[in-house]
Amino acid sequence: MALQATSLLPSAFSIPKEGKSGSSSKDSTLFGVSFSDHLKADFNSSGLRCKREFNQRVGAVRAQTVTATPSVTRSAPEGKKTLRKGSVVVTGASSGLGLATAKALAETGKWHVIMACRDFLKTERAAKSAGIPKENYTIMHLDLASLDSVRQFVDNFKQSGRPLDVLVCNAAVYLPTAKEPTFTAEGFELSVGTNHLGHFLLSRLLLEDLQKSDYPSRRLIIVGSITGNTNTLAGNVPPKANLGDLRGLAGGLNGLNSSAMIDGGGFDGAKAYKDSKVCNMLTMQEFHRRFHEDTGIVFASLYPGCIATTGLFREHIPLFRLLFPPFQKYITKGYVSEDEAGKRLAQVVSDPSLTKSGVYWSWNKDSASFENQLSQEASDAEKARKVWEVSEKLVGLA
Ligand code: LMG
Ligand code: NDP
Ligand code: PMR
Repeated sequence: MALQATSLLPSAFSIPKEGKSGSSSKDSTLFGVSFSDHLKADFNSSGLRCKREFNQRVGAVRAQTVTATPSVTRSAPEGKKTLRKGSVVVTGASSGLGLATAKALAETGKWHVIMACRDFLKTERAAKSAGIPKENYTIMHLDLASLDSVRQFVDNFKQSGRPLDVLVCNAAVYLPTAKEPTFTAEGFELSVGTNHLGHFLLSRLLLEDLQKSDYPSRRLIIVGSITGNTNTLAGNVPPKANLGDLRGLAGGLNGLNSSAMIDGGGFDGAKAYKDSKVCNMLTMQEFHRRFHEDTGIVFASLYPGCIATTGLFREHIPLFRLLFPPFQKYITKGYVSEDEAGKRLAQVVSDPSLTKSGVYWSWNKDSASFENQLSQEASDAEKARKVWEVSEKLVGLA
């Protein structure tokens, strides 16, 4: 039986109920809070709606310029309509969750996966050893720690003539043992710069392509995490995520004339990662508010489970890497294998039933998906708008 998360806690450490809920009727026993007794989040509430930027939807049918890409449907011999292969970009597909997702999607034969990675050779080897069918993937270079590289990737992708049906923002770095901040090419603290700002620019620039796609369900997925949500036990392990008033972000996270941390505080690598995940989850919701109704694109985030064996923990001390997997497997029961997590994310990409936009998906112990609730900060519409506006300036979109 899964250990109740609350039983791990002294009472002074209990988790306040906060935030807006999803509409799940299922509860997780691991997260230390009951999800079903919260009010349903109303993302469509007019009070939350932001000014729309895209009033005109680009025509539903995309003019195909490349012969290699068949149109959305074609007649099968017996006259039944079959869907063309979906085209999905997955960032950070060279290892862990991204690789497992690429594999799960490519194996169905229904998807062509563009593995958007910073290390071409590593990705090629990973794809081969995972047995991903050759005809179902393409590797394209993307270094999210450089905005020039993001722009170059977008140009290359557009030139390839492939449609974009789903974009998965999955890549991340986690630097829990760093004493001093390190920086992206533009001088942003590396974790927020890569995990949030790189993906923010990438998804803004590729939104147009998602809009143009004639695929029936177009989706933008940004991977979130439980550790950014302070309405959970995991999110209360110090240091806790907190974006504060965004003064550090507004100052450019450069550690010179501004702090390297979003909230303006002293550098803490673990907190910077958790803050970046809050930005990821806020960005997804802001996309939803700004673009879902007009474009029909589905925006989603998720917590895939604790995949304790991935490369994410490569910078952690060896003792942590040794104890973390058994701790998650036998104590919290939050552990999930890379394969299983890959199937979960693949579901968010392609499952015809997961078409609700603005949702943060999680899975219960029977591996059934449910709409989870985000913490108060991770569902704060005003903060989402501010993060969006400040980020726009930092990446040169405003
Ligand atoms: C910060 O530390 C770091 O400072 C920062 O650099 C970054 O890494 C960040 O979030 C990442 O963490 C936070 C610190 C304080 O976290 C810890 O988790 C330290 C571990 C404390 C436990 C030490 C026990 C060591 C003995 C191991 C023996 C157990 C074997 C387990 C595996 C067996 C499998 C069969 O965090 C806190 O303040 C914690 C507050 C929460 C209190 C909850 C207490 C419940 C403890 C019950 C579980 C104990 C198992 C520990 C396993 C540790 C693996 C992570
Ligand atoms: P991995 O370290 O295995 O994968 C991270 C991927 O991101 C790698 O492919 C890595 O490339 C890539 N990456 C890192 N920096 C850059 C960059 N500058 N440009 C391009 N790609 C980059 O970790 P996970 O699979 O665990 O993480 C995947 C996602 O899952 C992350 O968003 C993480 O926050 C999330 N997540 C993970 C959980 C877990 O328990 N592991 C739990 C909850 C969420 P390279 O191979 O070249 O290093
Ligand atoms: Mg956590 C139910 C409890 C639960 C879950 C699901 C996670 C997930 N963690 C839980 C509990 C605890 N963790 C407890 C009680 C502790 C104190 C012993 C604890 C500690 C801990 C550390 C030190 N946990 C961690 C770390 C990390 O360095 C990881 C991290 O915070 O990365 C930012 C981590 C994680 N715990 C998780 C998950 C999913 C992580 C990986 C973080 C992520 O990908 O977002």
